[in-house]
Amino acid sequence: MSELSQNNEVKKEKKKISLSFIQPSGSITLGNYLGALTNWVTIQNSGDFNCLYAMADLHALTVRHEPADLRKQIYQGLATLLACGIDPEKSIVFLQSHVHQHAELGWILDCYTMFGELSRMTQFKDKSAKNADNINAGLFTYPALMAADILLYQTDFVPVGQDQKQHVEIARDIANRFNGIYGKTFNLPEPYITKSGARIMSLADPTKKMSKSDSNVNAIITVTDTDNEIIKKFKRAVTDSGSEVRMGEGKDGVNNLINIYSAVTGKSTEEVEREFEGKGYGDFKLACGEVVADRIRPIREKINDYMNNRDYLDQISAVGAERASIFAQRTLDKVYKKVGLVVKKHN
Ligand code: AQP
Repeated sequence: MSELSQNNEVKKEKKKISLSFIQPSGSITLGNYLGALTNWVTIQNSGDFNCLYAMADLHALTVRHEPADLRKQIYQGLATLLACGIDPEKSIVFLQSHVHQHAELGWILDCYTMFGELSRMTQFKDKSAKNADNINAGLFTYPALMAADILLYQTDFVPVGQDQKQHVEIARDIANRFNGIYGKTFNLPEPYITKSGARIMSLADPTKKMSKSDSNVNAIITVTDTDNEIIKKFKRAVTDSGSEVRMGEGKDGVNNLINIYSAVTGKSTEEVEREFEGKGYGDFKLACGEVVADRIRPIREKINDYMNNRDYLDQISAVGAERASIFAQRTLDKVYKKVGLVVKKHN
């Protein structure tokens, strides 16, 4: 990288830093899109932050994947970020595995993370219950790697759904512990929980969140689903024995559909209830399917275009990794010095 572009990176550094990662553990869902990606694009376009967006491909290794499927999901995830509006001219977009400092700081932070605090992580409990035959060390220690992801960039804000708040909190705890021993080394990150579309639930079991790794394809809408698939899945969505399109207790399925319809159309819950007054669940489910299909269609088409141009995706992620590693190396050198390792001379 030229001296001029290094100086530009340093100038841009003055703004607050916002960082978001997404795992390539399956096709990105409507939950990821409404709960995370739309907010990431808004944050990027506000111009108030230096934004970093990455595919957390090292984290995906905690669960066993077919290598060819994983590689495809990584490319598809990258294509999805771009298709949804993440702009590599405005943000740093990269693959976690291409910035080697993540794994290096991850190991160091493993040594400053306690067994007890890792045991309390709800995601570890959930994922080890789901993968009882593969409860590997990576699944247990991944919060230390995630802390490294965040702390390497001296991140100020991590926009996350409510479900991910615990991870930002443990990153803060690890940073605080390290800073307490060696003096201020890491900035303390704040979780940035956004309100709208906060939690999208499974269409098959609306008491569970919609997750890309769900083995039931009818439970999730993905950004690569066709119009027909989307409409069919909404028609099959689990509701209750009632018929009124109204929010209410014990109506998890309808509540979820109202939330989705409201997030996609920008209408308030009350407006949605008024629009469907006197109509049944059948009409409402069809309308949900149609608005979601209209929203997903242009994204799916762009993803297909990017997937047919992997050289471009390779180029974007290589430039992003090079930019990210300038910041990452600066923090890693500082950490090496603090803990007593020898800092490698850089040319
Ligand atoms: N159902 C959801 N509703 C709203 N937001 C969601 N997010 C995930 N599911 C929902 C948000 O998406 C961002 C990226 O998620 P991630 O891939 O890093 O991890 P995750 O939360 O574990 O996502 P999944 O889809 O549930 O993946 P798997 O199945 O692999 O565990 C996060 O900001 C998250 O809050």
